[in-house]
Amino acid sequence: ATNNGYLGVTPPISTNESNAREKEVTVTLMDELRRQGTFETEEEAKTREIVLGRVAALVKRFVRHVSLKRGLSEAAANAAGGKIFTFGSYRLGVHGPGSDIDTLCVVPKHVSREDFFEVFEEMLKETEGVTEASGVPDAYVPILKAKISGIPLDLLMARLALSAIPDDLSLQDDNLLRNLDERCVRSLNGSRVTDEILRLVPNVSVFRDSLRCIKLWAQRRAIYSNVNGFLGGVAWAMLVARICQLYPNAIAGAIVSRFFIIMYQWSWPQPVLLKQIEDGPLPVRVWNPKLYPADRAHRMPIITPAYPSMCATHNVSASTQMIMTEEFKKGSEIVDKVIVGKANWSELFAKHDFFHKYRYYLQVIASTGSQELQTKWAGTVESRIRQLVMKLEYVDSLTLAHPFIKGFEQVSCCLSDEEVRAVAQGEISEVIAKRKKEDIEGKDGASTVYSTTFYIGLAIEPKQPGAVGPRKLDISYPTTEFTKLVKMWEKYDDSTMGIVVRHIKSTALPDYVFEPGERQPRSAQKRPK
Ligand code: 3AT
Ligand code: MN
Ligand code: MN
Repeated sequence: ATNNGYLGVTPPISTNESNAREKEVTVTLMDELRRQGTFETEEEAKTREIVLGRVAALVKRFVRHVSLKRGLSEAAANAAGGKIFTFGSYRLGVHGPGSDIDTLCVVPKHVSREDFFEVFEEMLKETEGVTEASGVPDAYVPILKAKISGIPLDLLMARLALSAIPDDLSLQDDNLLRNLDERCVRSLNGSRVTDEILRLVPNVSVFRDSLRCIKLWAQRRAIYSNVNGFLGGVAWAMLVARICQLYPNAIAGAIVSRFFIIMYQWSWPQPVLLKQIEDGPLPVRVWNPKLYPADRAHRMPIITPAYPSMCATHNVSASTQMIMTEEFKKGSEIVDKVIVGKANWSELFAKHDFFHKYRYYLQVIASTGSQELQTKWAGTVESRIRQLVMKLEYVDSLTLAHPFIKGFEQVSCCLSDEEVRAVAQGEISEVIAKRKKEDIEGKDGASTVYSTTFYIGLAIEPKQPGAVGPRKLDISYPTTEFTKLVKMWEKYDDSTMGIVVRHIKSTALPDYVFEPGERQPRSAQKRPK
């Protein structure tokens, strides 16, 4: 605890222990989380430990190898060390089966980033159990993605201004950030934030169980996605951590129930802080709405606790805030019922109804002719969708623009330019949909189109009483501006990349957005009035 005797920026709301009923619902909550498959098997857990042991040993061998290459003595090379730190869901203890292990490799000053992406990557590829290893050294946060014994890993590297990295090194000291490359500072950030969150919660195991519940709920309700303007893993973790601080002796069932009501009633844009924002040794910006207008624009600020503190919810818009607020409310109603025995936890984890909710949807269709290019192009388009959402918010009579959290990918085998154009427009006929690779191989005009379709649900103001004629919804300005914006991407190429925005009625939604049996038969669907 801090010198105030409590963790957090205010005293707790209650220091009471949970009551008998809260203990009961915690037991049923944990049962439900197991039933929902959120835990990995013991075998998988062991594999993860073995994998991490291998990576830790490999990092040391790598540092030693590079040290010798740089002319260090045998003794100095042996002492140079090297250490791994995990972060992300694995470090927080809320990972599921199939989650990756986010791992930071910390090396001494004489080992360079190039060494990591050349020497280390090669050593990794030769390591037992490694089936994939591919680096993206020029990313904003340079990353090496690997798969070891079936476990995916995201490996980052940070080079500290130290001649050796001892086994007991902690990354807590802000002074470690002095004189570092910006990419190293960014790579260190994930780990420093996760560790700080764990230090700032009164009871780590209560925090884990509660966060596991909130993560599953947010995923099921389709509000778990930083890029689309909802919250990502770190932000959800900080919200749950704050509730844990406010009820330091409560157990998971109680934390979850307080979570919904407090988040529903939170007076945004009051920030969620786990500790007071501190200044530090770098010439970098720390979140400060008094100083920076951009920070003042954050609608639901949730601030990371490690220096330099940043807002983890920069992408939230009026629409996504409204959607999340509504979900907090629904969640609190369900939890209230669970507490009094009138509902089961499974209700909290019910699937979202995004594709049943709106009468009109926008389709944003990104297309190219190759899988590799498609991944990049679709990613670029996706990262700009929140800009479209924000522009739509200004359209008269549109009350809400609700982005869905994932795109739907399709591969279409086409036999003519006409078919290619149709697919790029989102018109995938049954004939094309059924066609296989073999059906077009070697044929004239054959080509494969990769497309990713993103959806935005549109809520329209109810018609004013007495108004005559159909309501006109003009979205041409935001959509035109949006296509212009995505085409400004530096790698955009008009001849190989397609972008189309169009609106459709709910009845025209394709089958692939539904699970088998989820959609009512067409004849039974309500006719749009
Ligand atoms: P999973 O269980 O892995 O799905 P997670 O919370 O571990 O959940 P990620 O592995 O995607 O999620 O991310 C872990 C951390 O890595 C979160 C954030 O600090 C960092 N991170 C993720 N994506 C990016 C990104 N595109 N750029 C920079 N940092 C990122
Ligand atoms: Mn992860
Ligand atoms: Mn990851």
